[in-house]
Order: sequence, then C-alpha cells, then structure tokens
Amino acid sequence: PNVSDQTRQDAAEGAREDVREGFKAVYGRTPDGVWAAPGRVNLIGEHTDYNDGFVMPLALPHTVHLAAARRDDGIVRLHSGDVPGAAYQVPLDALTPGRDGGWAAYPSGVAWALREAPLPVGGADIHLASTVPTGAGLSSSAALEVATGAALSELYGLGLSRELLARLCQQAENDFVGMPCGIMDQMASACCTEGHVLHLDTRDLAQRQVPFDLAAEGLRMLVVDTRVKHTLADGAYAGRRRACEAGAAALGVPALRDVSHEELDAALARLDESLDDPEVRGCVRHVVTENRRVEETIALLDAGRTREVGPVLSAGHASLRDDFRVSCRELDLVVDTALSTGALGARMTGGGFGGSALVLVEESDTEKVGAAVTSAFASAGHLAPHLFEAVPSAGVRRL
Ligand code: GAF
Repeated sequence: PNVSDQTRQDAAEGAREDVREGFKAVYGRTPDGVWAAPGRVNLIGEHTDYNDGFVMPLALPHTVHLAAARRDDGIVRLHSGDVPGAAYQVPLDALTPGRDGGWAAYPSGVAWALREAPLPVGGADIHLASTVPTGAGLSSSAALEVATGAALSELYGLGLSRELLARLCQQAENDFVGMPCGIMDQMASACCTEGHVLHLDTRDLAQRQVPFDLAAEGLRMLVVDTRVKHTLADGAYAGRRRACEAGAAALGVPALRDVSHEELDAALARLDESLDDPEVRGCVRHVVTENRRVEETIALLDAGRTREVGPVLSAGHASLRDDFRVSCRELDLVVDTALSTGALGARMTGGGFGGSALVLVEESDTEKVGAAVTSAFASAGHLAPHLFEAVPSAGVRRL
C-alpha cells in the first residue's frame, strides 16, 4: 500500500480498537464485531429525494464506529462514548415511536423498524463513537442508523441488502424519531464507495457510482460547517415537504419528479390558476430545476468537464435560497465569499437552515478561499466555521 492507504488503514484499525476497548469498559465483555458507517455531503440534488427525484451524495471519512454483541434476553443497551452517562436500556417489546428523544431514539428506532418489518431481531449491547459532526447537515443521524442496522443484520443473520437496510433506517427516522426525511442520507451511508459520488434515482433506487477524483484534476472540495445547528425535526423541513406534495397534487402528478424541465413554465402557469400560493410555486420551481441540475452535473462529469460543475452548484444555491428558502445568512456568506475570492462554485448542502456548505475550488486557491471565509465570519461576528476537505469515502462496512 502507498503511504496514504497505509495511514488510512492504521486509522481504521485504531478506531476499531478504541471502540472495542470502549465496549469492554462499558459492558465487561468482548463485542461480537465492529461496524463503521459514514456521514455524507451531497454534491447536488437537494430536497429532491422526497419528490422521487435525483441526488448525488458522497460519503465522508467522518464515521460512526459501533461495537455490538448479541443478547438473548430481548434487551437493547446503548452507550455512546460521546455522551456522558450510563448505557440507555430498553426491552425490544417496549419500543414505541416517540417514547424517547435524544440520540438513543435513532439506534432504538432501527431495532424497532426491523421488528416491525417483521424480522427476527433480538437484543444487543451497543457502544459507539462518532466523528460525524452533529447538526451540521452531514448526516450524523443516518450514519448512526445505518451502523446500527448493519450490526443487527449481521448479529441476527438477517442478510439485509444495502437498499433494504437504507429503507428500514429511513423508516426508523420517519416513524420512530418523527423526522419525515427522504432516502438520500441512508442510501449514501449504506451504498457510497471510495472515490465516487453516488448518482441515485430515489424513485427506484437505481444507482451509478460515478468516479470523482478531484485531486487528479487539480481541484478540491471544501466543506464549511457554519456551526449554526439546524434542527430539521422542528417543522420547517416537514413544511417544505408538504408544500411539494401540495404542488404535485395540484399538478395531478404522483411526485414533482414527474414534471420535466421543459414543462416547467406551463406547469407554473397552471399552478398559479389553481392554487396561487407563492410558497408552493417556489418549491415546485426549485425541485424541477434542481433535478435538471443533477442531469447537467452528471453530463459534465461524464464529459470530464468537472470545472464547469461550479456554476451549476452556485445556481443550486440561489434556487435553495430564493425559491426553496432554506438557506440562512451564514450559508449565504460562505457562498458569496467563496465565489468572490475565486471559487468555481459553492452551495449549501443538506437540509439547510444552518449546517454546511460546500465549495469547489482550484487546488491553488484552496487556502486563499478558506482564509477569506474564516475572516468573513470573524468580521460578521459569527462563530469560527470548521473547514475540511471532502474526500469520497466508503459506505457501511464491518471492520
Ligand atoms: C435532509 C434529509 F434527511 C434528506 O432526506 C434530504 O431531503 C435532505 O435533507 C435535503 O436534500 O438531509
């Protein structure tokens, strides 16, 4: 292996040993296995997944590491190295949607969803540690769900496919946690592969792994975590989803994915007659144009014209800001500053209302653009943002 492969392998082994040791300290026994599931950033295709549309996420090196062992008494115990306190404990039979809040709702929701399927899943001791920033729009919840689901699937010999695993994790989040998310984040954590973006049709889960080696082209992708914590469960996300569904119903289509870009003007005219609701209009416009931007991005990547993806990303940001209205001033500041200091493109990523932005930049401009963003945040009196490079990494795996 070359030096960076070796470093990665050492880091993976280190993380596996740490979480194994953590498990032993909490439960006084050895785990049956250790699993890892990543967070993601989405290159393009935002708020399209619950409209049956297209998305293009890549997995991050930031990961949930989870050690687990079977229990034969039907009890699930959950402990996180990132949260002080004793293990949370619940009998599988007592799992009820909405019963508990907090981080434990995600893994216990997965156990609940597997039982509801119904699949023959039993109890488990689980200990985990995560390097995915929470509330940063980088799918810390999906990583936690997918790691839990993969562990339970193997511990109980369920043999879940990656797609079914993602669906059950989405169900845990929708019906147990109460957040009406689409399928993108769980599919990203389950199905992404190193060195690729995942082009996903969220209607039938058709997938294509698209090579994404920015370094080979002298490019970089920066992720800027604004550290403005989003709370997607707070109703704004659900409200956008309802507006999209109202738009589809008014247009007489199963989902907004079924409105083509060519039909957009005619569809908006019909919408104005039947509904006359500016919020719904903006949502329809965003979703239809965003699906088109995914198509444009894939065509540019396939043609090796990666630099030209930049303006498509920036147009996506304008659409999320003005039509879909899920940006915020900190995200806009990242995008405006990056573009005015020479970035090729920039946009918010994830659900919005805070969280992270991504910036596509020439390798030689990376430091200049990063420094400009940091200094713009300082001048505006915002918290210092966290910046890191997005390197397309692997989806869920057993270590
Ligand atoms: C959040 C949701 F969980 C995803 O399903 C997706 O809708 C995204 O926001 C917006 O593209 O991450």
